[in-house]
Amino acid sequence: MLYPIQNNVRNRLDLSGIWDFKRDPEEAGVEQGWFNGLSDARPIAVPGSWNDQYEDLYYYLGMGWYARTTYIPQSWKSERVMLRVGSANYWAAVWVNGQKAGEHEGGHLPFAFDITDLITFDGPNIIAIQVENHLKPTRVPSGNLEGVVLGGVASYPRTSFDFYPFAGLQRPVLLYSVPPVHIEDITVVTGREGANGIVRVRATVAGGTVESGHLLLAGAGQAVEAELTFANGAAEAALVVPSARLWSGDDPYLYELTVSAGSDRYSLPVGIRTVEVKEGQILLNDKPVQLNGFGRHEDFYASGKGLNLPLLVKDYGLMRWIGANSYRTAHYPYSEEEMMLADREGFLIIDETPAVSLQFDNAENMAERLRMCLQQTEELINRDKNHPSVVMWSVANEPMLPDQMARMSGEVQSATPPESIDFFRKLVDRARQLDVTRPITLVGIMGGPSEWHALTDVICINRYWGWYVLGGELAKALDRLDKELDETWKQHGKPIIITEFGADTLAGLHALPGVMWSEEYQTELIRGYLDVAADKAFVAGMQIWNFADFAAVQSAGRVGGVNMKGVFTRTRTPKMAAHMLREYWMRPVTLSRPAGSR
Ligand code: BDP
Repeated sequence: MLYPIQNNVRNRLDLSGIWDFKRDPEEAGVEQGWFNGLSDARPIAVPGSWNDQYEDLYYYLGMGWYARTTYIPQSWKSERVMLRVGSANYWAAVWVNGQKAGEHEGGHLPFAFDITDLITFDGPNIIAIQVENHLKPTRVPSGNLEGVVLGGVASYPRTSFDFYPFAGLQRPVLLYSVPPVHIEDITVVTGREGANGIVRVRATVAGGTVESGHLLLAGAGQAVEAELTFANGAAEAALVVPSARLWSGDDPYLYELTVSAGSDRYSLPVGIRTVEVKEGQILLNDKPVQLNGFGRHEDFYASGKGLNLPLLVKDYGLMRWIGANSYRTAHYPYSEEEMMLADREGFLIIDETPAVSLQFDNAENMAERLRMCLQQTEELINRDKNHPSVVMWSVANEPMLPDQMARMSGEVQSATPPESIDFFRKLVDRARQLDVTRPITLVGIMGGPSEWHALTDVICINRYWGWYVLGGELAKALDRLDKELDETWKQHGKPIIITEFGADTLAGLHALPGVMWSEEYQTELIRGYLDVAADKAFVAGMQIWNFADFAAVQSAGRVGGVNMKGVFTRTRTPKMAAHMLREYWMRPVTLSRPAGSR
């Protein structure tokens, strides 16, 4: 799915701004014709979650209506006009001038409708968007599950996952125009032959037929071209780039590819690089690389999970300051604006679907979740396949079996239900079908079945020795970690990334000796994990949970409804651990310093 761009043939109109908003708890809006505009509405910012913009909306997760009017430029008259929503949590329906353009299910991923036949060029157009975010057992991620208690303590709202279920139009709403016969999709796959870069391009067109097209790849002082010949709406060609300047974390060089077909033209940045898993290592351009950094969240005061560009730039600056080269988009796809920045800034990303805390309760619910997981995996790969920064797909985070609590403490190891293995085989297979160029992973919880990991290319594990298990007993915790890492390597022979480890920490709380929740304890725990992993060549990355404190649901374990495992506070002030990490990751290269870290 191409990101809408402005050039000399395509147009884009950003509808970000203040919209009208109204709650619809009775879900009577359609019957009452709210698609024609909202009476007694209040102003609300788009993009932005609705929850933290008004006190009475914080816990509201039901139906909400957004509306605004817009003119559409006369100059778009001979074009197809599309309306695109960057993300709406969780379900949305779009109405244009009182008529339904379409609906979409699932948060964090974009969707677009052709609204050419619904618009007028002679006056204002009414755009109304319904969004609804009920927590339901069959959704991905799920909520209000019978018998499931997050972390073993009562929580509200009743999510099955540990972050606030922010709702609304969280990313920009765009209008854009394309020529009637237009480029529908572009897939770029890069490779290398000796010093040359190989850029394979596949383009598809929609709305009619074109016979030929053209590719131009410009950058590093050269331009390479190729002709495209279309058959059945698709064309492919390979460009050879002599002595290519490769994309990497240290030199995130981007070429510009322009695809022309008929009267349409689309340009996108291309990073030439290869990713591979070989002999227990992750190789970027044939060199072993370590993915060091964080699990993060899209989260901030007032904007919730809404796109917040200044925060994005600031967070990237802080990640560079601390010496991180990588992060995981825990636990859902992040904004497209963020992915583009990662390409430019050279961060290595594990790109995750919204399949967080999947439960294996009953066949009916699982079938419904599998349908959503497959849809979200497809939508994510379609959206992000051309980003050089994406080095791996994660199809799930911490799926849980019913006896998870007992498994976590090592008391019980029941047999792994075959249907759960089948579930992940289907997901991993689908991801592999859609992208043969990137490794696939699944992020496992403590005590999670090893059969699930056996399906993937890289073992990603979250570990809370020293926090949820052996809390306060750091020496024992590190010993367990040490042994477990060796056993896991022996069992699977695949590179291992610890994708989560950390400790909740109240900024400003100090103690000697370090106790849980103090800055000293967090610092010692993180440092201890890094030291244990440093001697193990098969550890391909260490990602701390979390980059910054973030909004969670209310529970006895979340002070003020905030998960405090950040090494920065929610307002981005560094805790003690941040300074330790900066020293660790930025220190001059020594033998024990993980290769590839900055
Ligand atoms: C892990 C989850 C993550 C939580 C974290 C925690 O993957 O979403 O926020 O634990 O408890 O289990 O802090």
